[in-house]
Amino acid sequence: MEPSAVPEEEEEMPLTAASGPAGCQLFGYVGIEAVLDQMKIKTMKTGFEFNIMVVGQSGLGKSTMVNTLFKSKVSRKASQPGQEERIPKTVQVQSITHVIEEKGVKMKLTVTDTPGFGDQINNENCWDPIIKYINEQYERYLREEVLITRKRKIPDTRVHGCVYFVPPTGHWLRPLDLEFMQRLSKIVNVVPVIAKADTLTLEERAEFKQRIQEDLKTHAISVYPQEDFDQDPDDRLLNDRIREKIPFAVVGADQEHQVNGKRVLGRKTKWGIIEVENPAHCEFPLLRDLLIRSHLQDLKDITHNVHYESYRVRRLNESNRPALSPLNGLPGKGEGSSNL
Ligand SMILES: Nc1nc2c(ncn2[C@@H]2O[C@H](COP(=O)(O)OP(=O)(O)OP(=O)(O)O)[C@@H](O)[C@H]2O)c(=O)[nH]1
Ligand SMILES: [Mg+2]
Repeated sequence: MEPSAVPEEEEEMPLTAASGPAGCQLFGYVGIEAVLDQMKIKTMKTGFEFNIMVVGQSGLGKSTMVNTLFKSKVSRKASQPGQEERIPKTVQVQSITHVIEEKGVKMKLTVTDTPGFGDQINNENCWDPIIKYINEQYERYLREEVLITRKRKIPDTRVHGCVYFVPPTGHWLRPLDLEFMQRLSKIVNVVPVIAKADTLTLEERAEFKQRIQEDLKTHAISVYPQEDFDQDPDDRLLNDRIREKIPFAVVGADQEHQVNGKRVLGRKTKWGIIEVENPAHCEFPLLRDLLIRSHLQDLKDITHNVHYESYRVRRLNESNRPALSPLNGLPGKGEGSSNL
């Protein structure tokens, strides 16, 4: 019989080998891990942006939480005792940015505070301004990305994490919260928290947390960290532990008090001081660690690869239709505000 014309399958290269010029193979240590140092140096030079948003009903402590975040270990924004001002009701979307530098790594942290909803008799569409804001940031990024001459680094104002404040009712999630989170979770990473957790006992907190988890499951609301995006069994294990604890029961405070000779951020009550940075008192440290420490890059990756990507696809499909303005045209009035 004639020898088969099908070429023999190429042998898989051993893991320790790399192809050199003209197909020769280099065995032994190549040193590719040096790329990690290069990536690190690049990130240190350029720095990075990270954007968080707080959303929820009026009076749940969103603005207080923004201050808590900045005054806590994140940036240790100086606060003068006795100079505290009462936080006014938030009436418009407003962002606060701090550049934080640690061991040569620079992070531009922006927290966007939003007006609370729930004051109106009819709260229908109260999510519109929030969804509009989130989509506007995707649109901004997209417009920069499709330019022929692009900036080397596109300014990133996209919301990487949206902290949703659940009122501490101790019951179930309200239809308004369910609907809001359902809509949000389709376009952004949602991290739900139980607001003003100091108003619940420890048992109430645990029960409420469980009910919220059940509610989210029943209504197929996929909050961060989404199970679908776990990359490997290690990831799954770590994220499962976080999912058990979500929503974090948080307490916010922007005043410092003296406790055992140390200044701590907390709420002073008749019975003592609730220290917001003390894990025995509340889960604010877990929230802060998830956002700013352990899952920061993952939040950015999911925002870029999943949420922004689906916005981009929908928007480009839309702009291919003749009735709509092309993306590279000048932004028209009201453009970028579509509630895609
Ligand atoms: N008990 C308790 N009170 C809190 C907590 N956080 C904030 N507060 C108080 O709740 C009130 C409202 O806080 P804000 O931070 O203004 O609430 P907000 O969600 O920004 O309200 P809007 O701007 O109207 O949406 C203030 O008196 C705060 O001191 C908390 O964790 N526990
Ligand atoms: Mg506010």
